[in-house]
Amino acid sequence: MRCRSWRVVCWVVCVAGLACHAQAQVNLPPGFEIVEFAENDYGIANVDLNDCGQVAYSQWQAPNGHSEIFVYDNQDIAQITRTGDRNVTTYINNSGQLIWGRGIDRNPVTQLIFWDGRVESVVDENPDGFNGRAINNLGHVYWSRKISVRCPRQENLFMWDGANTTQLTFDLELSNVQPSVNDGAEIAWAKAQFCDNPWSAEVLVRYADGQITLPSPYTQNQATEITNSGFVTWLSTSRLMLWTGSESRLLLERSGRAALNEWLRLYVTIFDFEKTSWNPWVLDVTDEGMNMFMLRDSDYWFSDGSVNEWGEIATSWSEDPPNSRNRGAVMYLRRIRTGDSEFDGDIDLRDHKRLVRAMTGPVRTEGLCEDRFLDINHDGDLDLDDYARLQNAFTGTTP
Ligand SMILES: [Ca+2]
Ligand SMILES: [Ca+2]
Ligand SMILES: [Ca+2]
Ligand SMILES: [Ca+2]
Repeated sequence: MRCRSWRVVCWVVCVAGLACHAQAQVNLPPGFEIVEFAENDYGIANVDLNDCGQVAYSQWQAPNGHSEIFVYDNQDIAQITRTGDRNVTTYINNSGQLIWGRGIDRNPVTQLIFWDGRVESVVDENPDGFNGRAINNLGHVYWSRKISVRCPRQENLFMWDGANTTQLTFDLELSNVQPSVNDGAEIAWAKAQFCDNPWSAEVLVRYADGQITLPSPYTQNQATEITNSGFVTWLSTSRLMLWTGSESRLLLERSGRAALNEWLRLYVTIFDFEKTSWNPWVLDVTDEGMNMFMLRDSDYWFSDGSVNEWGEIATSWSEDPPNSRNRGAVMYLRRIRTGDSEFDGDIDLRDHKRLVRAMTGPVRTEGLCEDRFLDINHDGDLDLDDYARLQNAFTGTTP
């Protein structure tokens, strides 16, 4: 074991919980509802969600064909690319900036694209492609470049700050892959020896003043996600792990890759052995344990997803295993809109003032961001209809 001081807290309720899952009912977290959109015959891939409720995803345009990038914003869908290429694995930040990978025509991905909201630019181009990418709210892009794909493999991390590219890791015979980054430019990633059989990898976190290896009980560590406070989730030989800054916790014995927010809400998929499908789950980690919500119980295959700081979640499903390019859609777990703009449990003068200040009139408005919660009737504007609804629901400040 590479880390000598690792400590694993195994939560019996959750790890034994796999038996409980079979009896679990669909049960949404209170205050949330599900909407679906972009249902189509060829499938959705790689859904990402920002704090403004914008959902970026790629949508296949034909069986085994090309795919294009789309952004959903408060019921409206904008198509970002129309290139006829393979545009995949997109991420969106809170400014609406996007990154994704592009394979020209229908070929494997060789370009890393950044889109600033109006125009796109090619951040990196590599015939051997990439192994993971991330963007933070500063608009800084991080990615792993495949430098040698034969053994000894060499993959290193790079960063682009909008002007210059910097190389971050310099391993000659290791793979630094799947970076995730927060707004403090702290990075979590997997450092792997893919040429060993079996392969092995550890999770590293780089801070401004140094770097640590996260303690882990198993040898295949990957699929990291880091929050602004430095919480990290990852998979350790299919087990779901959480680093809270002082210890590594084992949350689940088996899951898909997780998304994580600052309040320790996770989105994961868990395999249903009876239906042979991946169901979507929300895990709320607390000091005492973990509250688990199953969002859907079906024979659909749910994918990796994304959770924002409002606790909302976006993911996608496919009627069949995702690679077969079958019917699919985006599923969005969103806040129920009551007029409570900041979810402190009341509809009071503060909420009232916020609506008055943010009024758009009866015109559909893009980029409402956090004011979207006051678009109570979901028609894309903040107008007198929303005002009347808020008035009717007014509670005053509760003690
Ligand atoms: Ca309120
Ligand atoms: Ca209040
Ligand atoms: Ca209206
Ligand atoms: Ca409205």
